[in-house]
Amino acid sequence: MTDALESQLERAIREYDEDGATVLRGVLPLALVQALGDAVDAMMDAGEHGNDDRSGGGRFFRDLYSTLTQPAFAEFMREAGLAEIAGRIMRSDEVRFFYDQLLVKEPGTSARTPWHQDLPYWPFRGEQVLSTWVPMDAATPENGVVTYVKGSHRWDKFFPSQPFSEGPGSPPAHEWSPDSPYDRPDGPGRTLTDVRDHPENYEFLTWCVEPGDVLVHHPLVVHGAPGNEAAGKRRRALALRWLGDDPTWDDSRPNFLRMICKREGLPFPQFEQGARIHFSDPFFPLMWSRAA
Ligand SMILES: O=C(O)CCC(=O)C(=O)O
Repeated sequence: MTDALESQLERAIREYDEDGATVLRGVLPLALVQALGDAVDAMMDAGEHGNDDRSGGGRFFRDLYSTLTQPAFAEFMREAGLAEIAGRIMRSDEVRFFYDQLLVKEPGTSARTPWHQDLPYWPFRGEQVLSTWVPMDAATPENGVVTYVKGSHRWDKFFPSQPFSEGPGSPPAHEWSPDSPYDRPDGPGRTLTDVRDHPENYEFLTWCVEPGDVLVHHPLVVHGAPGNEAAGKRRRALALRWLGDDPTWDDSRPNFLRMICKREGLPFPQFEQGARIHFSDPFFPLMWSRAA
């Protein structure tokens, strides 16, 4: 463990447990973050990968599983120390890599990332599924840093997954997965709609971050991100997701992995419902072990 991580770990674990999100400062090797940013720029210049939305004046560039196609992403995933960070904060004995998600909001991108929880989009149940959000540029509320609703991972809510659009014509959340046995409609009480419409009722966590820092969040914490309204300030970020010891397979709900596998022609993992994810599964490679 690096000194930078060791000195922040106790605080980070406490905040992650109590608030659902935390920040670690200066824990990532800057050369690797720089190389990642260069690879992102090359991808965006080549325009070969990703979902490239240039409507409305900005540019919202997204990609999934870039670690499979871009050596700099794969090196970052293996070498930057994030698997250990995930394992220490989740207090897991082992950590497997789940997937990576690139989200670039260039200046002038108005698209918000709507309030959501992550777990409803994933074919798992469990507590130990942790996200790390790595900025390649300084990120602030003005250019779209992620914001968390403090403590919302303990609301005992499981908001249905929904299409990532708040625009006219997108179905209300409860119409997205009406047959799912345990997706609860966005009913009264603390709801995603209420977070959006009545922010005064909630406490938010927002950190200004620099390259080398990392944001860490729990799979059930409610979070979202503004668009990038800051002139001349890019917001390139890579989210990397990690699996600890307790997740079990549950693809009874619509989930992003099924959608991606279909779209990319990738094999969809064939696990029994309720099965524990074993480290020998090639889909989720073992990246860190406390015993090693
Ligand atoms: O970067 C963003 O705009 C959103 C990121 C996010 O929702 C996540 O990493 O789970």
